[in-house]
Amino acid sequence: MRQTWRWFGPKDLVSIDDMLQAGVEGVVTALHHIPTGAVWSPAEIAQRQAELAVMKDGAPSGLKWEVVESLPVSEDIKRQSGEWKAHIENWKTSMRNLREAGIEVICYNFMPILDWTRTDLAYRLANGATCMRYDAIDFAAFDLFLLQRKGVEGDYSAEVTESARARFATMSDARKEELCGNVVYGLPGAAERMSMEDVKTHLAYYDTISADKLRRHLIDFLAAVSPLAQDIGMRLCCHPDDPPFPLLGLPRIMSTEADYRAVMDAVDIPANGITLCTGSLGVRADNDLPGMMARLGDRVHFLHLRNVALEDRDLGGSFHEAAHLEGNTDMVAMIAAVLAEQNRRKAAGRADWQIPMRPDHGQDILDDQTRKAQPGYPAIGRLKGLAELRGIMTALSHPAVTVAE
Ligand code: CS2
Ligand code: MN
Repeated sequence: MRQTWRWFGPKDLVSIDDMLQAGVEGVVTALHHIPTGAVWSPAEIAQRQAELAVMKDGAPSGLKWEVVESLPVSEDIKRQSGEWKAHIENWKTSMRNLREAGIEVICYNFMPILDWTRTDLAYRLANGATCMRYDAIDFAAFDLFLLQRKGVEGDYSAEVTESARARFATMSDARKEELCGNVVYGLPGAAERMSMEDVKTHLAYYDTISADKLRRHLIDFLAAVSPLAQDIGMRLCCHPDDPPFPLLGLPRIMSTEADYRAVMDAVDIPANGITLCTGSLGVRADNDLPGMMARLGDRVHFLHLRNVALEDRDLGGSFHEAAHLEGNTDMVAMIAAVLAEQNRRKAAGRADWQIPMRPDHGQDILDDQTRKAQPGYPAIGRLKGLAELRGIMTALSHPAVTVAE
């Protein structure tokens, strides 16, 4: 596996030096300042490459931009409205420019409106660490009483609705405001900070878009971009829905193995691939992640390794982001499945046998708590996660273990 690390660019509070000291081999980044739908020019791409090539003191970092996360897919493309055809052409142009700059992997997602959704960005754990969390009752309270979404009635069980009502009755104004901010937080450049009215306007666009229709739009998009990707040697990989269930009445189409299978089969070329994010998919207990790696592995072009602890199974699916080796996913079994796939690729002579992975999110520990980096992206919490994952990768690749098999 290639050990990579997400960097948000020069504004990131976690530096190139930090990632080098964490033992990182390659960089995952994006041009967050370019509006969704517009072309990423060769000059802008080259500038980012230059920025990550140097350490604080000007010494060469030796790092390269290896994965793009994300080249955003516009709402117009997802809805097939407005400028969608021009946006697809622009996406292809950006893809060509990125490939000419030596980059081979592009991660994107097809979630309507919002990227990942959480109710807490700094939830305190018993040991004093903080992490991101999704509290299903808080989310229902947001949806029912703060957003007051059209059609919300009937989306929650009587039990969840009553719990949400009780929670809302005791919620301070400050928490209400924080909750709205957290839910629409998204990522820099992914979704601008939206007002409740903006959210409602965006939601209304999806009134007539069922999951099947959205899936057709994804397949149309992939049918348009994947042949070019295949020709030029670019690998595309779709990130799963986070969390992997419908929210705010929006369609969700990349939440399960069957979802991925359908899209892989519909555009059946190697360039059309998967970002297997164990954190996102792991929120569903019925997603068998090592099994998905075994069955869909030849199309997995990028891995996000992190873990989630599922809190209550009956009351709406709350979870928090656990330490990398804790939580719902058996990370040893997962990494063993990845190593097996890499061996298959090596045996088949595939040039892309090394799959890029990154520790996706980390808890805020030690000095992370004062540095306040991008939520989910602290230096030390991710360093700890990467170090733990690296330990497993090293052990499982050791001849003593391989021989023992
Ligand atoms: C990321 C995703 O921070 C995260 O959870 O894994 O937001 C991811 O960057 C996008 O969905 C990919 O398009
Ligand atoms: Mn992820």
